[in-house]
Amino acid sequence: FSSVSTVVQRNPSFSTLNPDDISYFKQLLGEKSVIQDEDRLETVNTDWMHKYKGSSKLLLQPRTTEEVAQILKYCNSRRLAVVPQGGNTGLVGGSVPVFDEVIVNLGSMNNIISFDKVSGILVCEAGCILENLISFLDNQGFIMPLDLGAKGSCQIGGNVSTNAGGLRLVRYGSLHGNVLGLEAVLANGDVLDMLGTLRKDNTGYDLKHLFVGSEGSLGIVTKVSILTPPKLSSENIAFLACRDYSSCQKLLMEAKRKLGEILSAFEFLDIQAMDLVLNHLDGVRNPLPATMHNFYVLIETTGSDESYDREKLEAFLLSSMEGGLISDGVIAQDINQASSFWRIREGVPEALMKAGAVYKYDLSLPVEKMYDLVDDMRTRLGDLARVIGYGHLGDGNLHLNVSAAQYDDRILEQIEPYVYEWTSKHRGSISAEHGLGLMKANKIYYSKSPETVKTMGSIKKLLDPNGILNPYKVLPHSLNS
Ligand code: FAD
Ligand code: 2HG
Ligand code: ZN
Repeated sequence: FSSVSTVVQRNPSFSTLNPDDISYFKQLLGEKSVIQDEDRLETVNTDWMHKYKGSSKLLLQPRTTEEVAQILKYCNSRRLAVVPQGGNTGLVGGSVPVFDEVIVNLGSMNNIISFDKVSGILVCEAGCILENLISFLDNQGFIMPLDLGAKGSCQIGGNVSTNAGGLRLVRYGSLHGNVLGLEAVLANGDVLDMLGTLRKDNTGYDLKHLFVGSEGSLGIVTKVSILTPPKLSSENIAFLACRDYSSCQKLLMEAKRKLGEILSAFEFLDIQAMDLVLNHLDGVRNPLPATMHNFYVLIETTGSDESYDREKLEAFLLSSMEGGLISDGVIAQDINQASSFWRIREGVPEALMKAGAVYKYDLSLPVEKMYDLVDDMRTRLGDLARVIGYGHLGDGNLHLNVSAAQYDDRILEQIEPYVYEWTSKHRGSISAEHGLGLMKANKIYYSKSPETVKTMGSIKKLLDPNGILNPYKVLPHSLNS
């Protein structure tokens, strides 16, 4: 692939690290949290896809909010650019440096601060790994309102900073609703304590929302307070096959109506996605092996009454089968089968990685139009590449992936700007849940008006006047220096 950094120039107003800087950080954090080891740096300079690569010479691992504040205060005064980093599972080149930015990784801030069993409110440090929070809550009889395939590595601070959506959004809504409060450190080292634990608090501007989804461009999130739902006793998951996209769409409408309050996930994958998973992931079997189908749908229900929920799901599946919306299907009989169904859906990004080079597009589109884009792309690309469509159908979120043996400008020319123009024409979003990062910073106008982007630029200037926080990302380059 052609180097991504060639399209951006290093901002000349940023300093470069000198030995005094290193001494300062060592004295502040201790030797062990100031990392210059080449192997460690290689890992944190490279993103999950191995597509974006920076050349940072320094990784800092603070343990407290105060340390984060001191780091940023110093970097701001020295004009040293900074990349906040969580689990480094982001998919838009936002979590790694573009040039030599200092990497501040929150992994050592991983304490749970409090959990209130009455309200279900969890307060924790931003570096907690999502899966650890899920296990902690499971023991308490609660669940996280978000779940995603990268749970084993991603951190709650990264989730909040990207406003990650994931597999349960259809039921529990976005982090803008579930994050009740947070603590963030601004570029100048000021700590904003907005770590409220209230459901209702209309005392002026609700600034925490600025940090939900701003991808580390306005501050470093250090603590989070989050509303968690109780773990309900009955969970069912069905793996279904549909003949065509129109059936998937009708099935979604029916599921919302007939499953109503117990519906907790509605995901789809097309035949190409299924084929990739079956061919590239070890130990994955097709739960509907008789024949390959054009589309597969995963429906999960979560409720509190086992026999009622099961009856409801079975009645829904029967009527959908009779109505011709489903051509085959199976309900998981035990927890192992349930997780094997999820493995198929959650394994698609990993299978795509194993298949070679991948171009990722994460789009919000009207559900009835969504798959037309996948068909269009297949026509445009022909034999040049494989086009894969899957995603969070219940949220109107398509993951359009183009997979090829290697990166090739002829492929990219067929995809961009076509995909962005198509999305904009249908009033969709060019980033449903992954953010803009470096990949789409300059594409923001496809989804936001010039006035809106200008106001975003003013907010950035106000909170980070020297532009040291995650430069070259999120905002278009004209507003990023
Ligand atoms: P990172 O990748 O480290 O960082 C992401 C962004 O947040 C960067 O811009 C970084 O600078 C910033 N950031 C990180 N931590 C902080 C902090 N404490 N303060 C300020 N800024 C910070 N995303 C979804 O929305 N839904 C999915 O279903 C989903 N599934 C995925 C499945 C796989 C297999 C993979 C690899 C990724 C998936 N993603 C998904 C994308 C990614 O996991 C999410 O964006 C996740 O929220 C990123 O968390 P992280 O801790 O890895 O953050
Ligand atoms: C998912 O839903 C992630 O699995 C990754 O958001 C999406 O691979 C992708 O494009
Ligand atoms: Zn997703």
